[in-house]
Amino acid sequence: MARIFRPSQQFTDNQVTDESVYNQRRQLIKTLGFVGAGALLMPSAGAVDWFSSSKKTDMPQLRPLKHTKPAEYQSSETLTPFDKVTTHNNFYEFGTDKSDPAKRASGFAVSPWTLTVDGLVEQPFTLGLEDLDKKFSLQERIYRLRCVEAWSMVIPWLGFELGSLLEQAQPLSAARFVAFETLYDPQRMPGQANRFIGGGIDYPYVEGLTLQEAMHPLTILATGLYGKSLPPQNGAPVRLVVPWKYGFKSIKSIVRIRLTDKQPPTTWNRLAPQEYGFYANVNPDVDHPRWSQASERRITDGGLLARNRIPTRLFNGYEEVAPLYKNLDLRKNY
Ligand SMILES: Nc1nc2c(c(=O)[nH]1)N[C@H]1C(S)=C(S)[C@@H](COP(=O)(O)O)O[C@H]1N2
Ligand SMILES: [Mo]
Repeated sequence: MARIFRPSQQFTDNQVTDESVYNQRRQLIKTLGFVGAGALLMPSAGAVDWFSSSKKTDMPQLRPLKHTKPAEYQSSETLTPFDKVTTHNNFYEFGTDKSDPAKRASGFAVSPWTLTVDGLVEQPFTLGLEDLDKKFSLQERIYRLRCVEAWSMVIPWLGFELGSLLEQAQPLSAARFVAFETLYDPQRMPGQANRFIGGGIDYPYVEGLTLQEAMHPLTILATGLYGKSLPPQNGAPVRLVVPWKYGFKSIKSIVRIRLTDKQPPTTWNRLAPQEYGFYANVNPDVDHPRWSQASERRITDGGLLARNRIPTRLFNGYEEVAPLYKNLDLRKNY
């Protein structure tokens, strides 16, 4: 996301420095020393994405999934079209450019897959993905997704409440946090085998929530979008969606969920703690150190030419989560 910043101008996410470029720079500096400096002048390829969005990428067969459409989770907002949702992605295991995951993850095999729930629980378990489909009925949830890079989408997810999965494990009273882990398999995830592809992240990608946040009814595990199973680039076969937090909290391709008594480490906080906090609640009043969070570019179907900059809302507009933070300084706990 990284660009020259002119303070007098209105922000667009093309001017903002993005996570990938930032980390590639850090990595280059570490690896190459001063010789690497020439590479720092390379523009992020993300900026040109919009001119090539009509290009076709292979998409594996997506299964239609049975689901209900509860009225309270439908929306009158314009949905982000399927082709944007599936070609403009952050999934560094498959590359740091927005268009990389659609290309590099198309052959990512997600069957068989197991998901383990353990840690401070009475009944740890491991489920095959088939069991997951059988045990939990899917709902369509139309949620806004606000990336920390100041773009946003409106996505019709298919999923179920994370709380209903955690309840099956019977959390112990000592459990206060929930830690999530993405698959670690460098043979299948090229960014894990090569630090230049993977943006210098220490894999596996990890995330965390407080137990209260995890049990909130808005927090879901998604196994599909637009009526069908998740495309690999969106985090197949199962990913977290926490709509009131910046997108990086919504960890993809999860293999393990562990309940703990301590705040777990999280990938972006580990990389740049002064820029990415544990909470990462969407908040227009708390700027990223390198850009404003007051507004966002809503990705609909207009690309660069559309005037689609909109104000960002506290908790991404999901005010019902405010009680979770009534005793917390949201500026300190960013
Ligand atoms: N494992 C993993 N999960 C991840 C990421 C990632 O790089 N790796 N990127 C995050 C970020 S920054 C965002 S904005 C969302 C993007 O989800 P989408 O590509 O489905 O829109 O996924 C999040 N989950
Ligand atoms: Mo993001």
